[in-house]
Amino acid sequence: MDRAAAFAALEAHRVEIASRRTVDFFAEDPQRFAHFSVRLDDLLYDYSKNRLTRATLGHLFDLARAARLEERREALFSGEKINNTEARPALHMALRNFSGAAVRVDGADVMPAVEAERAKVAAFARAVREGAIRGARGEAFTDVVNIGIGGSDLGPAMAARALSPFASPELTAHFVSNVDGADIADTLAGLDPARTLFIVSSKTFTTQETMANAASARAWIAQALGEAAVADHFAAVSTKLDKVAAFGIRPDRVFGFWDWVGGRYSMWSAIGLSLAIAIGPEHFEDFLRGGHDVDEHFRSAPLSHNIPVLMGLIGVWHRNIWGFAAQAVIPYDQRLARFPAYLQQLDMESNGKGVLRDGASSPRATGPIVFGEPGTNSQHAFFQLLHQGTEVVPVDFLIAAEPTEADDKHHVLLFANCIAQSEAFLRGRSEKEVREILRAQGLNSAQIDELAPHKVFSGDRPSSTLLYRQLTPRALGRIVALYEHKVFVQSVIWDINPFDQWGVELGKELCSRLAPLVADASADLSGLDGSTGGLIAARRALLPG
Ligand code: G6Q
Repeated sequence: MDRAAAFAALEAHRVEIASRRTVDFFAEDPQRFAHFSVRLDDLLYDYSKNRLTRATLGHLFDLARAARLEERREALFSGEKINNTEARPALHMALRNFSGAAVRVDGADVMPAVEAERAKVAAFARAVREGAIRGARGEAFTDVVNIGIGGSDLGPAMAARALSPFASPELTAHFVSNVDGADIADTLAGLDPARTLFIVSSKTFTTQETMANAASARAWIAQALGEAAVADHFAAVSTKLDKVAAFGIRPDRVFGFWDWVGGRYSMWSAIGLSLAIAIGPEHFEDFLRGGHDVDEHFRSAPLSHNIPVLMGLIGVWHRNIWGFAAQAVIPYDQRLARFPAYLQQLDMESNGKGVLRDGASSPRATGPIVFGEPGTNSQHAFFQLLHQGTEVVPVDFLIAAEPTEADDKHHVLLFANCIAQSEAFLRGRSEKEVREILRAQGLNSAQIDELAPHKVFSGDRPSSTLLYRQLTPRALGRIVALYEHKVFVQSVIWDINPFDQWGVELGKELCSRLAPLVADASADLSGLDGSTGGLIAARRALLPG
């Protein structure tokens, strides 16, 4: 069976089950929760609240086989150059490999270099935390500012917030990314230069935003402490060591990684240095081990018990067969507040592609629009649309069984809210139920007729839940790696390359062309389109003088 036939079989199957409701599936199979959930140690993936049956899964596994998912997974892990447009492997799994097995790129084992860099990151993190490495005036560092953007920012920033209970109380990690000068100005406002360490994180060490912020940070240190202090207050993480040297960062403060690590997959590398300093090298290693747990699971579990495979295939079922265009991710975990933003990049930059690996146009929809905010806040904001809007948006709920350094009473309410929402999405509320409720409240029939349609919930809005024991470094590593592999699974089904990002390049290119025209008030705008030239001219008119 080829992909097209597998998709056609799924379409036909949808028609067959379209009149059935997920609540009926629960009624028919009292063991549905057990049958449609998978555990990985103390992590549980419950997908029973999606409108699917065993037959659906059978068709989805046929599709996975038609796309040669298992073969492609092996190609990923064995270091084939699956990032075909950049002729590179995608081996971020090597960064969290603790199996003792070699990982080869072009025949050479990369593990010795990975382990050496990991040890260097740990030693530096430890020295900063213990005050063995100090600023130019001999003071211990109290603040670490990571300067980076996209893949060199979102992962560590998300994780530092998620794991704040594990962080040293003596050190605060800050993240500056936007070229908007307000970002660095607001960050530096409360900081003492003598106690601040900057980490310039950039794979290419050419990214405009990061270079502009690094230059401002450098000037801030030089002005406060003198030019000679710069070397003591900067470290860098990059694959381009020559460019780092030119910036003036001491060679022993430079941490490397490799071109087979994509930016949005790089938080496991030295790009995680700010996180390692914040939470300590032991916790950082636990985070890596969480990622490794999932690599082993993804590589070896049969398709039917493989969490990233199930997550990916259910996403395809929703995206392509039901036509749901978006995916919400709702952590009921305030410390995962930046997780949706992190996931937006991981998913949308990876699978937001319109062409297949061979360059032909994709015959079907690819990556969904990913968005989210923590619960319960999001319940009081956009959940209205999720419950009663005209778009059906599948939801991933994330929640811990127990809180990390938070009040248990709050957590009971948090948990109850989370499952109340997924229950409401599943069951909805029929017109008959609404009418009974309104009658019991004493409304007359005219009032009931008027109100009832507004209070009906269709239900059958799909959701899955990831339940983990506690938001520890290891649990976070597992959650992140689950989503990484889910995105990979979908890319295989859609036959696209998830490891390039040409869409990001065009904006960078055009900005370099426009910046001089914005800077120079007398520059000729005649070659530009009316709106672009018009906006530059309007800005000129609004500026003082
Ligand atoms: C990620 C993307 C992109 C990248 C940033 C920063 O996969 O490639 O988000 O991480 O543009 O790039 P540098 O690390 O090279 O500064």
